[in-house]
Order: sequence, then C-alpha cells, then structure tokens
Amino acid sequence: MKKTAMLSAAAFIGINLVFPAAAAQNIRAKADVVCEPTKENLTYDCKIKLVDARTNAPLTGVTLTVGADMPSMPGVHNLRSVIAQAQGDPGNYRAILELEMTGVWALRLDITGATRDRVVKVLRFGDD
Ligand SMILES: [Cu+2]
Repeated sequence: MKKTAMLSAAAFIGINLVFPAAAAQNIRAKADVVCEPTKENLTYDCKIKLVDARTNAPLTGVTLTVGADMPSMPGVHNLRSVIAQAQGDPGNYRAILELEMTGVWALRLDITGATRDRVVKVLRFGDD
C-alpha cells in the first residue's frame, strides 16, 4: 500500500518535470528602456519597448509592472512597483518612476498575461 503511494508520487513528480521543457518554448521578452528626467526632481518618464527576443515581434496584450532597486544598496530602497501603460505603437509602454536618489538602478520589468517573463535593465540616472 505504502509502496503504491510512493510510486504514484514519483509518477506525479515525473509529470511535473515535463513542464519546464514546455515552458522553454515560451516567448522570451527583450526590452529597450529609455528614461528621461521630468520637471519633478528624481522623477523619470520611461519609455519601454517589449519584443519577442527571438522574432522581434512587439509584445502586446501583456501587463507590465516596473520595479526599481539599487544593486549597490541592497535592502535600502523599497520602491513601490508601478504598472506601465501601453502607449503608441504596439509593444510600447510608458511608466513614470519616482526614484529616491540618482545613481545606478536595476529596473525589474515583470511581464504577465499571455507572456510571462522578467527582464532586468540596469540604468544610470542623473549625472553622478
Ligand atoms: Cu540608493
């Protein structure tokens, strides 16, 4: 009886192991990010273009959330993520980021919906 249960558990795990292979066929996202300062201090207007990394086709119908952290200051900043708005041509999104200081930030682009992926872009903000 116990042996049977173990065998089915193993079979179940075996089935689960198939999923990563299927997921590998998922679309991988590629992002171009350009952030420009606004009139507000430390507030940046970021234009994000999302494409399929393999085909370069625009990624549409996804929800894009943008978070930011400073790689050099782990645990110091705790910025709230913002949802980017689709704007302009397909695959183009826009997010307003309110940072806490100038310097190098890692932008975390979380893509959900038809495509799920996370892209991290490291950008320098400000002159210092
Ligand atoms: Cu900092």
